[in-house]
Amino acid sequence: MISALSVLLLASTAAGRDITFPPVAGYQSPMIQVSGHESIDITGAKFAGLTTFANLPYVHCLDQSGSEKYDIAILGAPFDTGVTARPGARFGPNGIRAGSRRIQPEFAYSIYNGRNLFKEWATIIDCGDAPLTVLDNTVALKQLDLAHKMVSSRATNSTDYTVPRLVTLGGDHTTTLSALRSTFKHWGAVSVIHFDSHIDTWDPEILGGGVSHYAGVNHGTFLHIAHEEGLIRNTSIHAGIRAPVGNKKHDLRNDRNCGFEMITARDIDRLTPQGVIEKLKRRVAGTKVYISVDIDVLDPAYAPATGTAEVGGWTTRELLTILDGLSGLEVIGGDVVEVAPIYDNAGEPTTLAASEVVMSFLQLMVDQPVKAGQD
Ligand SMILES: [Mn+2]
Repeated sequence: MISALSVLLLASTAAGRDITFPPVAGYQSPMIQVSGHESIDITGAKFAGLTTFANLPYVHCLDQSGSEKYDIAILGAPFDTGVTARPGARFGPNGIRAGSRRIQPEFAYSIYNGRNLFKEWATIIDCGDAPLTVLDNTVALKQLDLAHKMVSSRATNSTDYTVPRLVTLGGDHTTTLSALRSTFKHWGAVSVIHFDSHIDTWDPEILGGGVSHYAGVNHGTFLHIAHEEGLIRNTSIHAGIRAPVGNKKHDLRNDRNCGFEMITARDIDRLTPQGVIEKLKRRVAGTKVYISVDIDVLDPAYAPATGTAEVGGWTTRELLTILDGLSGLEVIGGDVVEVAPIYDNAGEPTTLAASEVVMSFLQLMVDQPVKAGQD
């Protein structure tokens, strides 16, 4: 019985259908010759292979012996244990990369400016993620500090612009502190343009510090700490603010002391996006700039996948118009944070929006190279 079955199976295999498709006119074989060997050409593959940002090459930037040079690097910071509401931003880096899968560097001419940022002067690569423990915030931030240091210590392709610039994929907003520590070493104190619905300058003694000292380092206090550490200039500015503060007098005075002016979410109705651009540019004029985008600056209708959503925010189009309008500023780094893909809807609006924010950062950085050194 068994052997009869085997024979039957063998017979059915042998009789497998042999399908022959007719030849297709103009079909080009994907086979190419690489160093005398046959290879399948993966240039321009969008949905094949492991996911990097915009299908850019992956470089192991955390290995100091590596020889690859780059001018702009993408680095993921999968950390979300500094949040005060919904966690999940540790999955942000991969979510943002997934949102960028349709972007092909060979096929990326902007309909707005007619340029392809990938085909200009800069080598842009994806470093993958910094390995961060999920069990100890203090250790995780030290790990992230180190990763930033390693990534920004590599050589660039330029003799004029010798320090690679980083775009960090968050991660909760605490991760910006590591980025600012890293940029300080190369560029000194910078103006921060901070897109967010919350001010994030809360005094650590008030937000978290009452629990334990290290609990005071979180996604609502990192800008206060950055100010204390001397990393940011008093020419910084928030954009899109609408969340309430706990103590009107103390919180807002403290915010100004940390170096910030404020554009509220509703200011855009009066100023228009162009007016917002002009106000931001005036505030940071003549200084080096770090741009941090908390995706909760967008209305939850456009970006539901975030930890502390606030209604009444900007549209994705408004945010992208404003970011692109900042062209010409000396942008030395940027991040998009608080993307927690688990809360996205089936259309993935949040991760798609976040990936476009990164594209805007890259264009700003390509538009304006920046020399290392303090002002
Ligand atoms: Mn924030």
